[in-house]
Amino acid sequence: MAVAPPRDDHRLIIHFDYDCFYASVFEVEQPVLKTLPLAVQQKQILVTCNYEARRRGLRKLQLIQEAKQICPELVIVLGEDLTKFRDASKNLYRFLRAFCWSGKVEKLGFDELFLDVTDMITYNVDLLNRHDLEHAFFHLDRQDPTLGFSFDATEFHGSTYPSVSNAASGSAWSFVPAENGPPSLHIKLLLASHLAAYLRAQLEENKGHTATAGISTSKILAKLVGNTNKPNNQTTLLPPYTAAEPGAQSNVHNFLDAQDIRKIPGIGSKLSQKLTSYINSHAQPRPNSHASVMTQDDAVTVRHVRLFPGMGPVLLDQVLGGPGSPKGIGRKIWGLIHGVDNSEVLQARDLPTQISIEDSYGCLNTPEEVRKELVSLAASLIRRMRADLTEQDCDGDPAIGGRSQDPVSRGTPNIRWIARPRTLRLSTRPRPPPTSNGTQNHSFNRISRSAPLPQYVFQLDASIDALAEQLVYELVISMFRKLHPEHAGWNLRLLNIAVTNMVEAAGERKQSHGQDIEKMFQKQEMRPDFSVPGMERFLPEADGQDVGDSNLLSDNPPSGSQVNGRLDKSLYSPNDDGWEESNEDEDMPCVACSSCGSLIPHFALVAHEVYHSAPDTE
Ligand code: TTP
Ligand code: MG
Repeated sequence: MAVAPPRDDHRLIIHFDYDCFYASVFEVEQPVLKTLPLAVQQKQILVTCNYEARRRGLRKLQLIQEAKQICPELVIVLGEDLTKFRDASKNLYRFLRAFCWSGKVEKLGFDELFLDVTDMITYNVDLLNRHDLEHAFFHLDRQDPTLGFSFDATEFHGSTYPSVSNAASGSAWSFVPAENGPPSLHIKLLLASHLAAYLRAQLEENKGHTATAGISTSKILAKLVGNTNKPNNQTTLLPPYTAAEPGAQSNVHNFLDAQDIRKIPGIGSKLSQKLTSYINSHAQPRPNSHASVMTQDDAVTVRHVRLFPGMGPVLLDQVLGGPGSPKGIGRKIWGLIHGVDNSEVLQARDLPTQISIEDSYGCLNTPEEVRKELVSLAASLIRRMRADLTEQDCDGDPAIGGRSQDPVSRGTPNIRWIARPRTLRLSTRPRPPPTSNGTQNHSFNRISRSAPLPQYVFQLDASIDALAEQLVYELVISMFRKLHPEHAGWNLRLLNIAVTNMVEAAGERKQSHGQDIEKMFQKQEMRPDFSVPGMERFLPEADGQDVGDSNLLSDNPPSGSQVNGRLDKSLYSPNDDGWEESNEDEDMPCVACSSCGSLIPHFALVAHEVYHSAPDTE
């Protein structure tokens, strides 16, 4: 079946992926670390390492013990408290957003961003002096013509796919529009490649982070092509994007065909497993394959799927459809493997829908243990509220293009709340007794209770520790008693405190939510947020209702109807930065870990298994 080619109205999308993000957050704090092999540890796992360490043979998700053997001089820093990564992520996001006219800058996890720069490119292509391309000027401000940077518009910046020497590209002059003619995609991408380079340089100069970028006309293509040259590099997917004439080659097809089907955003592990086993069990042995029969695990590329006899939306529907599959899955996947992705870059919300802090425990049994943990969680919660829900009350617009200060770092020190949550929620999860045959009973039930959040937690001049103590002693303990009327022996394995029901302060700008695309990319299993049990997590809660009980200070035990069993989908939530909330994760494939029973999306399973296989983790 013919597929409509990627949209030809030429949106220009830049995808950013910060290089060895967690490690570089530490390097920015202590530049001397840049020259040393550096790893970030969570539990017994090296979650990332800098490129100096990678040069010495280390890789992401390695066991620390193994890494130390390979590289005894490795410098290891602890990365279990995510606060500094979240803060850095927000800071970089705001920095880059200040350059982007459309404001369409979408976060994907902590360390990836999409920028829709179509309007900036259109404006600059129109102003391009085709008689002096070598000394072109890119305008970063429509009002101030002096603000911008010079560049050479006769060539692309950075790498390209295919590489320019291989591309039948011809002279740059041929890409420039004829007088009054429509600009070609080629020249638009060329300008976008220079903008990407400029932004990467600004990021490095002002924030100390390097990034890898991909430039194309859609999110899926920009992300995939960016991955081809890492680190500190950028890649532009060159036209032609369609095979307009018979025999002509589309670079989109050529590029996508070689990709492993599992790497395609939008095709999660469940779908790619189905596709892989279908193709491998029905295909003839592949040319150049020594095996006479393919195994279920043979890697399947986009090309294998696209050119499989009879393949099309109908067959894809048969292979991938079934109970629980979204309608039109065949058409959607057929589009994706042809590079069709019309999803918009959405403006990220500046505000989380809730903030949730939790920790897991071997066993909490006494009031003193519980009180101590609750105070510690409450302090983290108030700290997070101050970080995410306040801003400096400064005048003027955010800095635009090329200025070294960003809206976060300049301005007066007056701090104000930009949103106030109304509700406080306490959740716990008791450890169920062993089953009759002595095996561990894995229950995912949380119980929770909610109450109005007292106003005193918004006092910005009070000490966080004092507020946390007050909150716990005046409110949280009575909520806890409602959940657990027994005096001791609760055998708790999890405590979670959250603030929800966010109300934006008057005058706060509204931004579109970005739910659709966020959902799509969550389901693509491309999000780089992976948690390890027992660490601070910032999770949206699973669906289920809290007890909206405002009369919690009485000591009456809760009736059965007041305590709701909740399916703990929030462990390993795809959305653990808490910036967006999606309860509609029916398509997020989760499996229960056979060791601890936690529900884990497929994409996090590898990290989770590594965690269990590590010594001393239980
Ligand atoms: P990545 O973008 O996968 O890795 P990276 O930025 O460290 O390295 P690269 O240069 O290859 O892009 O993930 C972003 C951050 O997420 C990473 O710095 C650490 C964290 N992370 C985890 O916490 N757990 C994980 O399993 C992985 C893969 C990453
Ligand atoms: Mg990265």
